[in-house]
Amino acid sequence: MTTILQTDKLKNFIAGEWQEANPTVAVHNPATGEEIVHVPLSGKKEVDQAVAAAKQAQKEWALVPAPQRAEVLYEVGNIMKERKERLSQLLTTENGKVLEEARGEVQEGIDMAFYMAGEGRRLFGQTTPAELKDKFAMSQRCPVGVVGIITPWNFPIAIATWKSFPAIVAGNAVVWKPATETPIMAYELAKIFAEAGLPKGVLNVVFGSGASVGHAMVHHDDIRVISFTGSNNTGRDIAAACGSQLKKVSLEMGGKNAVIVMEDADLDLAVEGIIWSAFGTSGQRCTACSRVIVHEHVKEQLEERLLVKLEELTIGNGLDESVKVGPIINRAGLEKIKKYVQIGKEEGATLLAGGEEWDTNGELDGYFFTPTIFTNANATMRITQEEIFGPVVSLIPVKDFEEAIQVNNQVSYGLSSSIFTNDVNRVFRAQRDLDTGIVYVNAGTTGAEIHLPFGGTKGTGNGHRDSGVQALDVFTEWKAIYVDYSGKLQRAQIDIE
Ligand code: UN1
Repeated sequence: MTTILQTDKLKNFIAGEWQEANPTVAVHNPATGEEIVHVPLSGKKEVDQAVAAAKQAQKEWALVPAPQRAEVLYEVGNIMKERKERLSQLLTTENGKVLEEARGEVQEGIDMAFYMAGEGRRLFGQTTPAELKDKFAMSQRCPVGVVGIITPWNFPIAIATWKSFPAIVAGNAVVWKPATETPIMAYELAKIFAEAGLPKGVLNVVFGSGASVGHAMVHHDDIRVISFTGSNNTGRDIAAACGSQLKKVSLEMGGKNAVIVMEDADLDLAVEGIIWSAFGTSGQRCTACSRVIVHEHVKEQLEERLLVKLEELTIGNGLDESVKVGPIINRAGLEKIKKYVQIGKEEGATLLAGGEEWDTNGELDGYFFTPTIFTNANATMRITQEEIFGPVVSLIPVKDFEEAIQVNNQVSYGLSSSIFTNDVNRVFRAQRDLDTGIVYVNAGTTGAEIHLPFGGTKGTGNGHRDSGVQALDVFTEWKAIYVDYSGKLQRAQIDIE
């Protein structure tokens, strides 16, 4: 077992204490197969304890002035900055993403800490003219109470910060279920919060499966918001359960993101954008590019240049700085990718490159897949409609700009999209017409910045956004406040002169 951790059996973090829970299950490094840590599979009992602790702590926390709550986040950001390298190494060890990207993800968390700490001095409300004389009207953000956050393995620290930081600065207490594949980032972040001086019970971590911990959270009366990032099916189940309880729910459930390459595009730039956003993180991003919608006049040139660039992608253990493409998270993820490659062949797409498991020559006991490109695909194939979550991209040739936009929008998801063109009119038409929550021009589909809203249309979500100031809408309620200083009872809508 690696010595990278201080403990090999993780504990839940409830009411500021580390609490053992059983049974536990082993977590493996996806690049080496090595056992790295054991994580508890908790249940309803631990969720109930965490919610009770959160409920109690939240009352006090909400009374702490927001600029003071923010001080904790500044401290969290500072500690994360000091530990950036260690956190990145641990992230690569549990998730597999290459070190460069792990550092980028930790940086995203640091940025979120300072950004949301700044919100502690804003959390702007509004003043509004009142209908009546000598009356003052305003609206203010209030904490919701106890919020539940459920986070995925593909961005185990960044997405946790997108959700927990706004929740905490707004005066809520959090019960957090991290993905069991990547518990180390949760353990490290909880430790950092404690060191930064967050009062006990404001953040609680309960490890376990969606079926037990997630289910108990979603059905707990005292959790008033669920913020979830994960698969579409699970998100729909959560939404249904929350709907019947009138519980607020914010969902981010993936994408089928496309890069559009027009005939006037800088092709070398487009190739770089496609390679980075399709094969970075081994395609395991919600924002990953999995379709390239290419003008038929440049299709062949694009194929040739993609093949050349593909040669540069070294596969292997992400801890090795020279490696560009790390492993797939687990066996199930790998099998799903293999299945889609088979489907693509059967559907009649042309396999241009990759398409198979990467042979580690017995050196690594992990899960690797070669960067894969299909071409001559069409818009209605399963490989161009369904989320694969792996390093597989399909080229769809189109005749013109209008068809490109139409094909982009012809999927059930709406997270990210991109267009490579040098035509300014097309740029503005594309940003208007692409039906996604994020649009890039002359860049790939990944790389969202934390101070802008993150989320999408259609099957990607349910109208809410992570990140940006918009995240505060998930974790606050609006309260309207009227102060009548006329000294008499004024009746709204009636006593208007
Ligand atoms: C995700 O895959 O769910 O925009 C998050 C990006 C990253 C975040 C991805 N900043 O690609």
